[in-house]
Amino acid sequence: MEKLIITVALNGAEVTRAKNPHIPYTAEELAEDAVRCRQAGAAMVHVHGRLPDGTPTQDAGVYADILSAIRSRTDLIVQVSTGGAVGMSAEERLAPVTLRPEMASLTTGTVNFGDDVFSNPPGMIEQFARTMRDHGVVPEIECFDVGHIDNALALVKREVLTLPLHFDFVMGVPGGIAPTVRNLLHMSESLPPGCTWSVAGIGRAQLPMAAAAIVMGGHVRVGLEDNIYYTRGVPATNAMLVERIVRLANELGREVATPDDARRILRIPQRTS
Ligand code: KMH
Ligand code: ZN
Repeated sequence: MEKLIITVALNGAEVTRAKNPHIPYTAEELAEDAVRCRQAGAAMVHVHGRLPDGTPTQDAGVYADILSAIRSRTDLIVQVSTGGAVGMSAEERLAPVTLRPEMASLTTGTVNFGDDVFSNPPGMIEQFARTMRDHGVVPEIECFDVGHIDNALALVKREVLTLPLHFDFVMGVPGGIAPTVRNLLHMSESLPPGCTWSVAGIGRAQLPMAAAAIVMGGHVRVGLEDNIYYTRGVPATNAMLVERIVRLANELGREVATPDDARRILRIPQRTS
């Protein structure tokens, strides 16, 4: 089996310090947390821009500060969000891609999102994919439901996206696919040969979905964006969530990837500029 890539979704757009005091908002806080997660065994961070009071923002200046703070202190792959927060415009959401990060998230379908709708109509997905390609940014295809895989593959047929792709299955959002091993098997078996995948279980599904991915040959996303508790009622830190996955991987005999291992596995090109 390939080495295990651990991604940590450090902060998201929705979770707040009222629910978990350890959520990083600013570039400085994100970089400090990223250092701890790198030491714990993470290879990649997925980040959202937040203002100091926690308000989500896709402002390119905020993301520029985040990228430079994390890159100056770690060798982690930094994946920016193009999901942003529900209700943001396409232009707002795309802004961080112009900074040419190594990776960006690309959700390939609309999904109910609790009481809201996370809207990703076909034209927007295509615009995001083309902009990423034009800026040399590797997409991570975020699938909140199984049909989102087919939407991505339709863009492959039209040569907007290129195989092999890396997918992240987000499982357990109220409105999206349920976090079961049967669903995970179905999603992973729906990918063309050569594609890679990780799973982001939401809430208490984070740990069992991660454990399944470790033994199935997939990769794992943990972090406070998706789950704020370590165990019932106990607030987690990002580093605690990474450390637990490393312990599980060690017990199960799966080696953990460094950021450079992850760049090789995810086919992230070496940057010359
Ligand atoms: N905040 C969610 C509405 C992503 O980062 O690409 C969308 C999201 C996905 O978090
Ligand atoms: Zn996100």
